[in-house]
Amino acid sequence: MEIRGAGRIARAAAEALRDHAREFSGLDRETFDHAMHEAAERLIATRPTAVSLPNAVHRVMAGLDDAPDFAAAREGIIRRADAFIESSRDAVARIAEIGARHIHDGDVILTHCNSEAALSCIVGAHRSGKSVEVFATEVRPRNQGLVTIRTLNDAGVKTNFIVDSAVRSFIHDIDLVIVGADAVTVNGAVVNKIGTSMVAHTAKEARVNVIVAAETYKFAPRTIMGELITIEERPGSEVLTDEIARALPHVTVRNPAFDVTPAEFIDMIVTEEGAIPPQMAYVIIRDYLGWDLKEFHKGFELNNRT
Ligand code: RI2
Repeated sequence: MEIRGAGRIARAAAEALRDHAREFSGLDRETFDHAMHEAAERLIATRPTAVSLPNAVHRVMAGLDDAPDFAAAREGIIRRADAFIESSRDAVARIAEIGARHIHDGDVILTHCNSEAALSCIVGAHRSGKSVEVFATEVRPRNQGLVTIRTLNDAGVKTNFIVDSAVRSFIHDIDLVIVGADAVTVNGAVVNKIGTSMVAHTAKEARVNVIVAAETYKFAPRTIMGELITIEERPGSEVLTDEIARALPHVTVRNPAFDVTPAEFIDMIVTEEGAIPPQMAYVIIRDYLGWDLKEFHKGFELNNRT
């Protein structure tokens, strides 16, 4: 939880692999490969939901096995990690440009949680001279809304801060909802911070458009094969203090960190490759994340043979 946001998590993972490769003190190839694979697995296991994390790790690790020698193996990891970090930053900048075009002068925008990609669209529109006003939710239990309102305040965007349960009370003041994504499935469902599906449902009922800002590496290739996104459930102590919980022995706190918003509640997903209807998620997976599918097919064939 020290690193917030699925994009930042992905870049941090790429940086960690790069630094691990740089600082590796051994000289033989086998130990290096083993150390890198171990680090990759460990990184992937830190957060189960944000698919940007395994996507980034795979992108950095791809080609390691084909490197002719130790020096090339190390150099390849460093090069691919730097390339991923740069392309991730470029992706957010491009999303800001594309997303800002869908924001009109005078729009009142609701955002939930703290998404670099979503905020980049809003701040991009503001910087281009459009008048925008934002409603930002608090985001219980970890209050990521505080990070959001600081960013908006620093950018000079007029912002209203509301508790999560006030969304429906204000929905008729809202022109557009913009949120980020931790994962996008092949059928266009968006996994994002808990409460996003309630926000989107409320928006749909009120006929307010919902835009999701998501880099292509947030799309989950393995959902094509029916793999489900794991929803991280975090400790109850984030919701109730241990002292209060101890006094309530019949009460169990449930604390899922994310939820799933179905495609029918989403009007558009803005990626760095362009804006798409959620139903076109498959095309993004096919065209930009094909490597993982090939890898998955390999595993599938092997499993079938045994
Ligand atoms: P960016 C965050 O979750 C929020 O759910 C946010 O909407 C999403 O990641 C995408 O954020 P967490 O990973 O990548 O911080 O757009 O738990 O910053």
